[in-house]
Amino acid sequence: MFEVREKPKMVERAYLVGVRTSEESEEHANLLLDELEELVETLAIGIVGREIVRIREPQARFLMGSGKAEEVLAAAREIEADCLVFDAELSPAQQRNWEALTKLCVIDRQEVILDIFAERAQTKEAVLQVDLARAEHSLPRLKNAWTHLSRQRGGGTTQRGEGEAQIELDARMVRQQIARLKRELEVVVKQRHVQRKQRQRVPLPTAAIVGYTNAGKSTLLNQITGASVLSEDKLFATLDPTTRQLQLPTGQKILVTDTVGFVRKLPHRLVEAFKATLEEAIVSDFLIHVLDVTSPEVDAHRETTLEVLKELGADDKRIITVYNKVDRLPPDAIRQPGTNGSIEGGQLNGLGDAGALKREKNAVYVSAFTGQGMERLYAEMERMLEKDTRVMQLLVPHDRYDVVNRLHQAGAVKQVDPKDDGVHILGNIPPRLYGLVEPFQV
Ligand SMILES: Nc1nc2c(ncn2[C@@H]2O[C@H](COP(=O)(O)OP(=O)(O)OP(=O)(O)O)[C@@H](O)[C@H]2O)c(=O)[nH]1
Ligand SMILES: [Mg+2]
Repeated sequence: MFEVREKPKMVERAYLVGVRTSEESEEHANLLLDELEELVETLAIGIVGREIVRIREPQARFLMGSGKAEEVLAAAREIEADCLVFDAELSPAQQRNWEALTKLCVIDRQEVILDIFAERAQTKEAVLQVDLARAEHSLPRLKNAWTHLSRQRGGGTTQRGEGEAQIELDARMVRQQIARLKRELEVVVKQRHVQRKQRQRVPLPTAAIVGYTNAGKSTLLNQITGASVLSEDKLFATLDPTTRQLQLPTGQKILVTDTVGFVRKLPHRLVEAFKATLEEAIVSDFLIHVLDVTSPEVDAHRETTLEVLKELGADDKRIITVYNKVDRLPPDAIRQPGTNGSIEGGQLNGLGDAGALKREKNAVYVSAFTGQGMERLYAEMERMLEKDTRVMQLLVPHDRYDVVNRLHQAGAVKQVDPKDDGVHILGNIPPRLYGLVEPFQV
């Protein structure tokens, strides 16, 4: 791909800058910066320092006042940082101003996330989606690249003119690239639709695993379906959805899809670009929302995921909330599990105040690692499916074995009794099969 923003590949010493307004607590800002550290480390960039700047209100030029900006610069110079990474979103102009002030590489969380996605993208679809998001991100920032360029050439009026012309050329190239990527994506999305249609010839119910990055979504899919999806202690290990079949204890079969993780301040463009991939979640019958119970930020993680789901138009889905990694809790954190594995006594102890969790009624507490709590999860999944399914008595004639087979494949048969007049079936019929079985109801 044609790179517009020449992000120096040799960036090695990043200085992280958090910006907080008076409403935000110091602690919250710190936790966000911890997360930014993880994100930056994911890109194998070293971190030499960090600070949180408190502002009264956002300023147009540097986000903070110029006095504060000078202080940040001084601190970054002092430790010989070669890149400033902001946790807050910088407008293209602010980014430009910072670059001009510091003569350093200046990026924000959004760009870090875009870069991680670019590194992780494997399949054609993922690559196209990330390229599209990056191209759109770079378009209003072409001037920054030029600033960079002109600095190398020593600046000057004549070159300035050249620079402007170059930006125009670049902009045209990027716009063409965006158009091409969109066309290519359309083709891939069509293929995906065809694939899904084929899958739905055997109409199984579907569930999608969603949640914050590193919550354990892939580990859970592997645990319940015996899949071998890469699960790693790494942010955004998964970009592409994987679908596997699972047979619940009742015999009901269901397709479960693992999806890309979410993170705070996920670039809006990336969500847009990944809509096709996330469609698996949007069209599923229900969602399994995985949360890392050991994270002090678990509430914020939940909010983030719910927000992104809303952005995707999937916020009306029914959700099973799954608190994962209970094996990492101190033994007394879970007070005497109830018969159904739920947490009794109101709160999880031993996690400090930030980690104390109110007991949630329909939540499931599991370890995707050890398999603890899976029965409860399966029971919840069955309950989800039962809500949709209707028990029906059917009589299918012998020459309609295709119908009987489809019911079997869908795991919708509770009892079957072949007689002279046809096959008598007691079925647990999901909505999508109502039409199929309607003529055979007795
Ligand atoms: N102790 C413990 N670790 C877990 C559990 N589930 C997942 N992990 C670990 O958490 C890390 C992240 O797990 P993944 O399954 O890759 O998480 P994910 O939600 O798929 O993450 P992304 O694909 O990056 O969004 C891995 O190191 C897992 O081994 C669990 O139940 N207990
Ligand atoms: Mg994953």
